[in-house]
Amino acid sequence: MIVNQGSTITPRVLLLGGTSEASELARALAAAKVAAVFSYAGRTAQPLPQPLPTRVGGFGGVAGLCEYLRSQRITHVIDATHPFAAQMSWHAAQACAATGVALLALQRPAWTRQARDRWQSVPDIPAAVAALPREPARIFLAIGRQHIQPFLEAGPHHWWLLRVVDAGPTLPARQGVVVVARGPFTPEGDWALMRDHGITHLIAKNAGGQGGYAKLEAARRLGCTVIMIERPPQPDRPVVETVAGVLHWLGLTEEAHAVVT
Ligand code: 3Y8
Ligand code: NAP
Repeated sequence: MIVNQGSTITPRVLLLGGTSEASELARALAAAKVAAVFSYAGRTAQPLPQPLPTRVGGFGGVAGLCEYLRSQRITHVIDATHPFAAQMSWHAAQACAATGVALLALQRPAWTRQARDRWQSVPDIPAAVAALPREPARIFLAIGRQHIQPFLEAGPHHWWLLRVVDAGPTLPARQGVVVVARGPFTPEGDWALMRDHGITHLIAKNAGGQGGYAKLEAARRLGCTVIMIERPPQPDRPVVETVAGVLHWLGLTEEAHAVVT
């Protein structure tokens, strides 16, 4: 139970998902029998099933999200979306401010450059395109399918390794290959993939977390240059980095913490 303004309320949680932390939190909320709905954007054909009632698809902007919060009597929103899902985070902050629903973000810390890492940090996708090497290179583009085109158009003289979650994008054989795979990935697997394709450069988003870090470890081992796209601006709201932090914020018992530790 949660005590709020002198009254006790039973939480009804909207969990904005799409990351490994969101899935970990879903397991903890289900184990603690908290009333919660898991929400996917519907970006992939067959998202991982969740142990909570799940909705898929946009809300219809801020107004649609406000309507959802009211009609579903949501008391707490946990924004566990990916750090690059900035529009969703801004909409959640605006809708919670408008409706008075409590909001907390669950977000892993950004990756930091380690010794021997050859990173070139850029602020956004256009800057990453502008940072492409002049000389022909063999480039691993691992940022999903939404932003592939500007890179291919700017670098027709490069050879591309593309990794996407669902089949769809194609490349002429002389221009590169498309790998269809869903993370989390392993350092050995990404090292073998990048070695076998003679990769010289990697383009990545500073997503943080374990699921996408394997390619950075592989890049370090192979001496690849990394064009690292830093995170977009996020709204000002309370943020925790662990599932235990969310359970504490929800005032859940120690037993619930035990589920995730
Ligand atoms: C639809 C849900 C879980 C969540 C797993 C994490 C780890 C594996 C690594 C690479 C980088 C990338 C991408 C990535 C990773 C986790 C996590 C993560 C990166 C799924 C998922 C959805 C999505 C959407 C997808 C984006 C794309 C980004 C692929 C499910 C599998 C590149 C981000 O083809 C497309 O249109 C892909 C779109 C948004 C990035 C983008 O900006 O385009 N994620 N990924 C979610 C929804 O509909 O709400 O299908 O099961 C989730 C995961 N992807 O529960 O274990 O926690 O980050 N996802 C990046 O980090 O750069 C892959 O290849 O090395
Ligand atoms: P985005 O650009 O921030 O959001 C675009 C629109 O997609 C939102 O305005 C909203 O539509 C809808 N949306 C996004 N996340 C949603 C969710 N969890 N539930 C319901 N609707 C959602 O988002 P994105 O970058 O395309 O990411 C989409 C999803 O993939 C997110 O859940 C994110 O966590 C996951 N993901 C993204 C990345 C990445 O690199 N971007 C990586 C891993 C996972 P309406 O305006 O109609 O409400």
